[in-house]
Amino acid sequence: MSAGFEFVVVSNRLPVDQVVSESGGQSWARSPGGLVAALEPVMQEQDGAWVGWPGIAGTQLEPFDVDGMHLVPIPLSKSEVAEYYEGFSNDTLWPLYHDVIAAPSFHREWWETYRRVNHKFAEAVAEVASKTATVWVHDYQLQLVPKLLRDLRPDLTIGFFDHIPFPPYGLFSQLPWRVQIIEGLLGADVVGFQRDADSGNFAQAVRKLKGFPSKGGQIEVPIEDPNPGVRVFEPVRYLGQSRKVIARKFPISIDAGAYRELASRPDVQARARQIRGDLGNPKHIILGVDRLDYTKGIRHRLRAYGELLAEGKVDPEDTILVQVASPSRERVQSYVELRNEVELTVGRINGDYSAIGHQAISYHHHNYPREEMVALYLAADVLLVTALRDGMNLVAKEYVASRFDNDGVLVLSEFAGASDELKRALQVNPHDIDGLKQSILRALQMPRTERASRMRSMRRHVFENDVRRWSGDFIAELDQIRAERGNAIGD
Ligand code: GDG
Repeated sequence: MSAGFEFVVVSNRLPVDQVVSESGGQSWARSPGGLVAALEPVMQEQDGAWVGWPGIAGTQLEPFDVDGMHLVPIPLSKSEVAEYYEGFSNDTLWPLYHDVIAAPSFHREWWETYRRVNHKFAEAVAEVASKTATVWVHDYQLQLVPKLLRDLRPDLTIGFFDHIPFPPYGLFSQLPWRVQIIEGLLGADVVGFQRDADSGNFAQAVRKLKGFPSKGGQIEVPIEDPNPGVRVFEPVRYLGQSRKVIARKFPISIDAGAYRELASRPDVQARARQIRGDLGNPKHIILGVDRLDYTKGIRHRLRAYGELLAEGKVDPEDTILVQVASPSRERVQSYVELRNEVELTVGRINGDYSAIGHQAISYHHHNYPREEMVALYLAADVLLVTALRDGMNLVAKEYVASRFDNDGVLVLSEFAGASDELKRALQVNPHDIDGLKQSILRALQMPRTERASRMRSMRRHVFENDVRRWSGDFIAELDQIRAERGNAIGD
């Protein structure tokens, strides 16, 4: 073990993208995600390292630094990417953890690769973490890492944050490797979730599969006898001691100040006006921004919108739906099918209701720079978030943070984690198409004073609970556990 780093973040992807210049030179640029914004100050203060896959299959890279962050790349072969990432993570766990909206595929070879890749990550972290370091593991691709790491390095304090929902036991129990996943997560000292419902589902799975009770967000995990000797075929023996695991919600947020700043920039505001003009200065702009994913409820949204047009309740002469569907997981079959279906529906609606010079739906299968996203948020009178299941949904919070003018209406699915916090959004059940249609109409007709009062209260919440607060709370919980352990060991 080297002297190592005191704070190590572990995620499937490193927070950088490879940039190839016109002359063919290659370099790395920080990717703009919220997680980097949240963790960068901690990384710099605490001598931190980030362990993850650099995003290119089959490349072996030495550790390197970008913007003061030390990055440790984990190489993944093409078949590892296909089986661990596209397969087990995105075609088994993702649908299973999102209410089986699409059918999960269970393949033993994928599981084996998932296990192997999780080992690889754990070994790399064990190598770079200093004695009694703090390690923060992220997301469903790495659920085995906490236990593997604890076995390798019992001196570490380990946190895990689950960005996506944790499913109810009736669904989770379908997973042939459910016990291994629960054991993997229980290797952490703190397991964080987006909502109370998620930590409740996790606690129930722990109770059912391991028999460990939980109380007030705390689970007592008995310490196993590490040396079973001749008793290998007998049930596990415990040493009569236990370890505390905190399992509770830490709802993630955004860098709200950065969105307010962007939205206040004159060039971004000019761009918002230009977007409105280019769309033909409609009376109402309705916006949807999502990764093109079946969890986001894009089909339900289109169904509701199509019916409103068909019934003449929305006039395509004065209202437009702008849908940004950013490309996602294009090698997974269910995503290919979703794209076909969404684009067929958009084409049909536009065929039926667009006229020369104005479209019913302006559809964009692109990635935009953040400035453009904020200009769209400023231009939009209504933002539609109709997720069928979503850990949090940052787009909802970004819209709120951008609306410094206290205008705009957020229509928000109750199945997105954000609905626990943004109570003054128009909350909808996206499966209830009639209810969704009514909420869209209500949003379009809402008086200015009501819009302002709702937006003001949501803004207060988002600014008081931004991403710095989120990472600060999580790390404070880890620090406390580390201090308690220090006391216990260092007496
Ligand atoms: C997972 C969970 C949880 C989208 N298109 C463009 C673009 N985006 C940005 C948005 C937002 C992010 O991507 C999407 O975040 P979401 O939270 O909406 O959804 P997931 O990608 O599914 O994220 C989710 C999240 O993790 C965090 O824990 O909230 O529930 O599923 O920031 O703005 N950004 C730019 N161009 C685009 O075209 N620049």
